[in-house]
Amino acid sequence: MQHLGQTRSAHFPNHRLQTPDTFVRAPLPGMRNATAIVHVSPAGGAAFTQYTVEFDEGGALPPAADQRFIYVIEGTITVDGQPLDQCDYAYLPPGYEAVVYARTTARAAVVEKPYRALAGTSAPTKLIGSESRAASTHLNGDPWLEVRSLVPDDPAFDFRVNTMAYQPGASLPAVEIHVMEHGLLMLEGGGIYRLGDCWYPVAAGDFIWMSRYCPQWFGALGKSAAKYLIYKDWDRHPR
Ligand code: UGY
Ligand code: MN
Repeated sequence: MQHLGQTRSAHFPNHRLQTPDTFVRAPLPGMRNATAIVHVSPAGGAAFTQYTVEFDEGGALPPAADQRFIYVIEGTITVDGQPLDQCDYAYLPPGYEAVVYARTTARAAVVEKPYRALAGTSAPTKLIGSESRAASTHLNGDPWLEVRSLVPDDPAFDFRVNTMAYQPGASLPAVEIHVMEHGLLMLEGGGIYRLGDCWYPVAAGDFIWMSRYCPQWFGALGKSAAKYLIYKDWDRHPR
């Protein structure tokens, strides 16, 4: 609780840092025994929507009109009756009729986005996965920076969601400026995030939106690894 009007949260045209003290919870239509913290949406300048769902035991999320990616942060949920535990995830194509239930109190990160078809590829189908089994690489060969690709490297998908785990002291090799936008949820640890011309201390629980071309850089601090979940649009012409 902040009593003196202070927060690390910040809001600029090219980025937003949302820290847990500024989260406002409200259920989205059709949710039962669950509530949402909407981090970013087209109403806030992004081409996608990202929110965190907080479920009570037995809570439910209704089907979405758009394609949906769900990553379990805590607890156990089910998709079509199939259990997903912490660090498991699901991709559901647009209009997929699954209801998502919570077996326990749970939290999940959700990304929704209108699907952009690509000539010559068929639209992706439902996918269930687990972060520990996802393809892993080291960014630029840096053994201290591990990237796991939760969405398959297949042009049928018009976005990617990765986890990036930085050992303490590891950093992005350079400031990035690119056409893709990002939704980022800090899952573990912390460090310093450069966004535009600002440098922010960030920690597990924080959310960051980066607009297209927002200068960005991260360095991990502390005595344990920093890890984040990061969305980006991908594999489509940026017309
Ligand atoms: O995939 C990315 O663009 C990633 N390296 N960006 C980031 O971590 N801010
Ligand atoms: Mn990036």
